[in-house]
Amino acid sequence: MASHPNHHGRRLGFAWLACLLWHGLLAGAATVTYDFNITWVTTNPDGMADRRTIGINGQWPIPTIRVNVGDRLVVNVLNSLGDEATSLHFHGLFMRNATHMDGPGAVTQCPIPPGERFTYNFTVDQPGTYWYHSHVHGQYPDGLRGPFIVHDPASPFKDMYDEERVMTVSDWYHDAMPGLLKRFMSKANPTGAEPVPNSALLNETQDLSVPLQPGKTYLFRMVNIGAFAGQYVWFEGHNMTIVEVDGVYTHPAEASMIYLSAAQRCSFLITARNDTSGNFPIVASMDTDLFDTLPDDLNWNVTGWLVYDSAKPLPAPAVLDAPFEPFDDIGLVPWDNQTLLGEPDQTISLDVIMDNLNDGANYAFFNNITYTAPKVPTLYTVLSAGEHATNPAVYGTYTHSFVLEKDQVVDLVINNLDPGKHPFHLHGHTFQVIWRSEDEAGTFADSNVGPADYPKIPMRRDTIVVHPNGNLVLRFKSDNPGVWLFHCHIEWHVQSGLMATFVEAPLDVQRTISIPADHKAVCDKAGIPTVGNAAGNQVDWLDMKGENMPPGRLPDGPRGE
Ligand SMILES: *[C@@H]1O[C@H](CO)[C@@H](O)[C@H](O)[C@H]1NC(C)=O
Ligand SMILES: *[C@@H]1O[C@H](CO)[C@@H](O)[C@H](O)[C@H]1NC(C)=O
Ligand SMILES: *[C@@H]1O[C@H](CO)[C@@H](O)[C@H](O)[C@H]1NC(C)=O
Ligand SMILES: *[C@@H]1O[C@H](CO)[C@@H](O)[C@H](O)[C@H]1NC(C)=O
Ligand SMILES: *[C@@H]1O[C@H](CO)[C@@H](O)[C@H](O)[C@H]1NC(C)=O
Ligand SMILES: *[C@@H]1O[C@H](CO)[C@@H](O)[C@H](O)[C@H]1NC(C)=O
Ligand SMILES: *[C@@H]1O[C@H](CO)[C@@H](O)[C@H](O)[C@H]1NC(C)=O
Ligand SMILES: *[C@@H]1O[C@H](CO)[C@@H](O)[C@H](O)[C@H]1NC(C)=O
Ligand SMILES: *[C@@H]1O[C@H](CO)[C@@H](O)[C@H](O)[C@H]1NC(C)=O
Ligand SMILES: [Cu+2]
Repeated sequence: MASHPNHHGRRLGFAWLACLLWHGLLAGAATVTYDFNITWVTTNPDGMADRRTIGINGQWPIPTIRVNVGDRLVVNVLNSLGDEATSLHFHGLFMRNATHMDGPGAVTQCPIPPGERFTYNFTVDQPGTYWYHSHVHGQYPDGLRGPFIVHDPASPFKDMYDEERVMTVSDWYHDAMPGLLKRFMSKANPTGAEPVPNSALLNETQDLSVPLQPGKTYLFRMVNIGAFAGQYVWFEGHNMTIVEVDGVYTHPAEASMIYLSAAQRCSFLITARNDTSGNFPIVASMDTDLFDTLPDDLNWNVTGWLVYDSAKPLPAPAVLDAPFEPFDDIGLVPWDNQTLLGEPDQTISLDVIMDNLNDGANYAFFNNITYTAPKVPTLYTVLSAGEHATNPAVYGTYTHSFVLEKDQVVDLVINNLDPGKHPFHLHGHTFQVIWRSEDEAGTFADSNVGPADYPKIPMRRDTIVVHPNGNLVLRFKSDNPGVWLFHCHIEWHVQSGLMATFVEAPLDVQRTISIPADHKAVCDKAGIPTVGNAAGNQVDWLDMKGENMPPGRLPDGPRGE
């Protein structure tokens, strides 16, 4: 397969990128095609251990996807892993009229079995900094994770910078996810202690140099593509001017340090100094509050450098005292000044709870439900259920499905009854963050706040951290028919069940979506049914006999490990 994306039949090299930008401007939307042969490669990004890693076209880090606003993107996937199924999710993209291209296995598609092909094909109508990653079996930390940039010729900041740099931050494990997950979800780990990463990476390496030219201004597009760790990031001798979070342009805000949870993005301007007298460390520091243990040999920091003169030394970073005080994203104001949406038509309240089930393993719950995948992908139930599609019961108990009507204002109240931080992500939307408590605040009901306390112009993004034993209120409009997951973006917690499903305007989905033959073919290959309720029944739509279920509950007793 071609290792470069194909643009109207032409090979796309670096020189082409500039042309592509102009093409988008002058000639309207283009179709950008990538051929991805997904294979195993061997990598060693921290220099400590060779390991089997998921690459694309023999390459890792995997390619950055780049399109212009308005373009159609076609990604032809061939799963050449041999021993694992896969999928691609395009994090933060709205997938309007294309919920079937969203990527999560058992939700909007069947996992792509080894040897099979699958095409993602959708238009991109939003600017900004995104990423793409596998959305099956806790797989992306094994390497299938990369940036996705949507260039915007009409960006309000386009005259404020000279060049752009894409930079990821991530955590890294020496062991592969299938084995780590088996140990994580076992009775040998009753407290649900998450495996601690072995290293932090900047741009998937520990040896990053970013050449800067004096006086120029750079737009950095930073993405946390990690599995678990939030990271503090700072640039010695330079401040950042934040202009975008999670695809939402913001009024410029100055910061000397930012915090990015797993899956969050931030774009900021950095103006290079006028002299070349030295080079400056870029530091990312994993949030060790998330780790149950701190192994003696763990270096939770990674350093890169802003390089003004490659002949000069790369200095070690200054040691800062934790706890850090990163920029508080709640203070950001969206550039479009979108005001607080009106009073909610529906309020969904989800309590975050960790508890053991009778297999002895530790599970994550929203209220009393730990997510368990259905037999029929939820979208395929929507498409086969006719008028039953508006009844959440057909999606099964353990997909934790909520049916939303079109164009409702929805409040999502998250009460974190757990002492950990959780970065929550909603597919298909950004949300207004209208309330976020500090640590140890109890439930929202205990917080004594109401509409008068909500910001007039709330910050919007697609991933937000709820504080330990704190709470959150997120508000969004259900204006995007589709099947959208809401989940913690710590990959361990995805696997332990911290996930719910929003089935948005299902009858509209039936009118606008038809499943391409290659999507159905991968289900047939894997023996997964594409019609019926969550249990695969289509005679009595409310008969859930045979549905997938989590292990049973323990007899009543004290809760919370
Ligand atoms: C995909 O990659 C595998 C492993 O490198 C290779 O054997 C195979 O020929 C490739 N397939 C295509 C269609 O490029
Ligand atoms: C999505 O489909 C609806 C109904 O066919 C149509 O009105 C709308 O313009 C489409 N939106 C996009 C972004 O394609
Ligand atoms: C992508 O979708 C468009 C619109 O439905 C269609 O015209 C085009 O043929 C599709 N391309 C591929 C490669 O499937
Ligand atoms: C990070 O790596 C990608 C290639 O994987 C490259 O395109 C990008 O420029 C790098 N970023 C920086 C800041 O060097
Ligand atoms: C960064 O901002 C802080 C506070 O806004 C200021 O004190 C500091 O001097 C700035 N640093 C640089 C390098 O501009
Ligand atoms: C660099 O020099 C120019 C012109 O003297 C000045 O306007 C600018 O503020 C300087 N930039 C920095 C980062 O010091
Ligand atoms: C990581 O960096 C922080 C900030 O400088 C420092 O406090 C901490 O000691 C460093 N940790 C290690 C393991 O070096
Ligand atoms: C948002 O409001 C500010 C004033 O607070 C104004 O300067 C700016 O033009 C507004 N932006 C848009 C996109 O309307
Ligand atoms: C969850 O609680 C509700 C309300 O108490 C109850 O109706 C439902 O059966 C419970 N579900 C599970 C899976 O335990
Ligand atoms: Cu979590």
